[in-house]
Amino acid sequence: MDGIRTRWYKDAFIYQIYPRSFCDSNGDGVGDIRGIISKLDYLKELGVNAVWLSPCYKSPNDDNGYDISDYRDIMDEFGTLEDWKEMVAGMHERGIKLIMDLVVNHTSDEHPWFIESRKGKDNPYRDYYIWRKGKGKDGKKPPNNWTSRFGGSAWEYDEASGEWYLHLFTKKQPDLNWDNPKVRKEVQDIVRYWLDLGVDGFRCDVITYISKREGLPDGKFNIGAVGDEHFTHGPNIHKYLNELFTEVLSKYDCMTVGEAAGVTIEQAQLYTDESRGELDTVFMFEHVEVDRYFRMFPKKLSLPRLKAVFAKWQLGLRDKGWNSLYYENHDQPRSLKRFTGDYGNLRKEAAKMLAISLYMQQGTPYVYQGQEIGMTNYPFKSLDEHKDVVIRYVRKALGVFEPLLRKVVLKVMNIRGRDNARTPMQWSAQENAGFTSGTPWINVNPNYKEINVEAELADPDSILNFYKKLIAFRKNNDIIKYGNYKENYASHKDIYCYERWWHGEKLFVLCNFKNKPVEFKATKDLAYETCELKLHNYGYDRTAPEDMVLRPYEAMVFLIK
Ligand code: TEU
Ligand code: CA
Repeated sequence: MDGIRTRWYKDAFIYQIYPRSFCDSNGDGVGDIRGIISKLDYLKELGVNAVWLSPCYKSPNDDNGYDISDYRDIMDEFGTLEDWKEMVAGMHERGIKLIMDLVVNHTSDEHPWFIESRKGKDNPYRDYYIWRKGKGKDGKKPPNNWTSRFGGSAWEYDEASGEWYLHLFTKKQPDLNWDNPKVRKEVQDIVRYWLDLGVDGFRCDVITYISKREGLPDGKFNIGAVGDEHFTHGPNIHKYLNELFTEVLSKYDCMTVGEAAGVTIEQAQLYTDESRGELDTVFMFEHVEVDRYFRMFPKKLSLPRLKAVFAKWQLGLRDKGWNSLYYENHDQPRSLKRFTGDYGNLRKEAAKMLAISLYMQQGTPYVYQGQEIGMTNYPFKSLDEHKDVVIRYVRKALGVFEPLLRKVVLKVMNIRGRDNARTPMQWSAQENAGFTSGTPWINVNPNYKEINVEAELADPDSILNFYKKLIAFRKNNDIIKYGNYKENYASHKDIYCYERWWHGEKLFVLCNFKNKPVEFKATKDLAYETCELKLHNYGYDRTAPEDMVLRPYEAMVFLIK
């Protein structure tokens, strides 16, 4: 490789901001860039050294910014490019890098390219998107059976030209045609534009979908995801990523993380192998799918299955590739309850345990806004309270059956719904959790009086202060960064116990995932001279990983030499 690129992301702790719900500076009920600027000191004190910012580009907001109409400017509701520049400068002053969301599988249907493309078959932009003739005598049937990830056909008919365009998400998110070299050149220019403005990296939205199989063949039966095998890790994906890397990314000291639902270890190695020059890291999804049937319907969490996924990835990317560690993001429900079951009055203990269980692993850690104060799912009482565009698609799919199924759909969406993570950040016990002085675009979780930043800053024992300690502990910790991984008691239903070791030092991590006392038997082969308790969610009163009865959600980390 060219040697310019450093691997700074291996020492990063990344905080994800969903700008719409983070902090509103002007009282219009929508979070914005000046709101982020006002919280930069908060981020610095938390100790994170990078931010992944969900899309803040111009957008009609069909999918909250994941539908971009101008890649080079800021969404009106969020502020201006000048505000953005001030934000980046403020981040860099505080030693915080900025990773922008790169959404280039699709644009908005209001992007000038699509507006042109739609004008007719001869338009020079026609081939920027994926247009096809329909099936059937009159061409009124979609070109193939692929489904949108949000439900329904992935094709939309255009009366004027009598052709269909492909959209793997909403019909306002037409897929770009990456087989067109002009499209790839446009993407390179966009990426270069932001890197030149000082951006430090990109989270690449659904990047594994960009290359579609020639001929767009019908997909096999697959609940909720027909066509997957023809566009996930498609035929030219590695070529296109390598081209973007060679032409642009390799020339900057930046990092990339590709969103890669369904990725296997073998594919992840290909994407992230440094000698190939594609992506730096990927987000795998396996651990957030262990409690789902068909990646969709809620299923009881099995701890052994979750641990098996962690072990597989920790070992699988050990020497080749690099893991991304996350429990939450803007598409996932909150991790509390999901991974801990009913925590009763032990929210703090449960949240700290989850942090220990994940962040002692090897990889780049991500924390999603609100996770650091233990925010919880929202108690939605009706489908109308869900703002997510996904709900619109779900309701459409239900059609006349909606009244019949409403209760069960609400139940599923309350467990799974993306809006669980999108309620406003809870800053204080003031009205609207201190998020806005106006009317928030989405309801604030009613528990904000109890769960908020201000209260947690004041409580030395809070989840927030625990995160600070954990983040500081991870920093420059070579055992966490380089150490080997070994799991103990893999089939244990309640306990997650793993070791990391490096150059004669070891971290011993012990977590009780259940809201009940659980007996722990010391591992036999553990020899040591000194043993220090480094992190603990109950009073720091343990001396060694010996036989003991773990308290509900008790978790600890020992440094053993
Ligand atoms: O998500 C891609 C994706 O696969 C999601 O559909 C995910 O499976 C789903 O949200 C889980 O419920 C990315 C973005 O993160 C998401 O916010 C966007 O809606 C989507 O791409 C389209 O850009
Ligand atoms: Ca605002």
